[in-house]
Amino acid sequence: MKRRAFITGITGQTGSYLAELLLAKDYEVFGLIRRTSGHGTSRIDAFKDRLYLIPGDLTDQGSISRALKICHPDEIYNMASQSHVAVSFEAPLHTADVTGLGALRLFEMVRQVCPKARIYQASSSEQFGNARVSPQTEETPFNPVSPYGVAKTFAHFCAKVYRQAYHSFIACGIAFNHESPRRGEEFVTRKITIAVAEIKHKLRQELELGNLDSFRDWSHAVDVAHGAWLTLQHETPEDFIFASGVSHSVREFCQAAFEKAGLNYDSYVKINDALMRPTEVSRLLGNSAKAKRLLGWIPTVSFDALIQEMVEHDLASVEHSLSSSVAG
Ligand code: G4F
Repeated sequence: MKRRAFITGITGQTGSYLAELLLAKDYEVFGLIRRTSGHGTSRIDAFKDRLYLIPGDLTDQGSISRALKICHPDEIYNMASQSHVAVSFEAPLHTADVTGLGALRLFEMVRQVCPKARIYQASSSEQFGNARVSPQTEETPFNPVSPYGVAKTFAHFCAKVYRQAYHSFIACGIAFNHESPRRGEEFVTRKITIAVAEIKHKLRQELELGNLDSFRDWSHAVDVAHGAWLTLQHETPEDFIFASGVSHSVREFCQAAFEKAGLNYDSYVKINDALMRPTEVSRLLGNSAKAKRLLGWIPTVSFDALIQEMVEHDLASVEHSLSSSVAG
């Protein structure tokens, strides 16, 4: 019998890569899908006819329970959240509801409906906040500085409590920033690569950004999706860090992305103070030694190759829309 996976956040960046990976491994893949799912289904359109999509929402306990009863999953991947850190300052209660309580609702419904199912909880390096230890490991204390970081930390600790109290199989992957051409346009890397493509084609003259001097540990979302699957194949539910092990500033990302298109970022980037956050995580760097040792996980895409792929994708998509508008 085919294994069954249930993914929340299946229309998102990492959820969509995970769905493809699981289809390739011959799983039956179910996804919880909001009627108003932010980016529509564009990321899964190419293989949507092979998925079972069930309407529902992490804020609606009944819909979670209904979905679990329909699909009887062996593995559950909780990839859904209000994941934008800056938005979490504007909508802290909504963020807590979806990202924090939403995870708890899922854990509790799984306990009641299908207690043997294994759960992957997408935890975040944002939980470390301004960590006093570098690089961060699974043992580094959390010190979140955003409503999003607090909500993810709540979910992470709920996972631990359910493991201890009910022997639920809930494993947490603490993923550092992960990007790709499927990254939402509101996150800094994609905002930059889209701007590079539009500036290159003279569709705009500048790019407004906030803090260029924060450091992030960036890897490819495909690698993080693979890490999520490996996490649930491990015999015991544990926490694992997924990170590249290299940290770069937003400025370095910008510089490299503009250079890929033969441009100098300094001539186009303007700082807009309104894009600065009330509190900022200034430096993140992850140590994935445990995931490498126990899961055999290795990040496969370098910082440079990631930027190259994103810039090439966005240049091609601008060129495509320019040529279709000329043809039309
Ligand atoms: O791309 P970002 O919005 O990602 P951030 O805040 O690090 O969060 C992402 O990674 C987390 C993992 O640690 C995830 F949990 C979370 O869901 C999300 O995927 O911002 C990266 C950095 C920040 O320091 C931000 O202040 O870029 C800086 N930045 C500068 N200008 C900007 C901008 N960020 C955005 N989104 N937009 C700007 O214009």
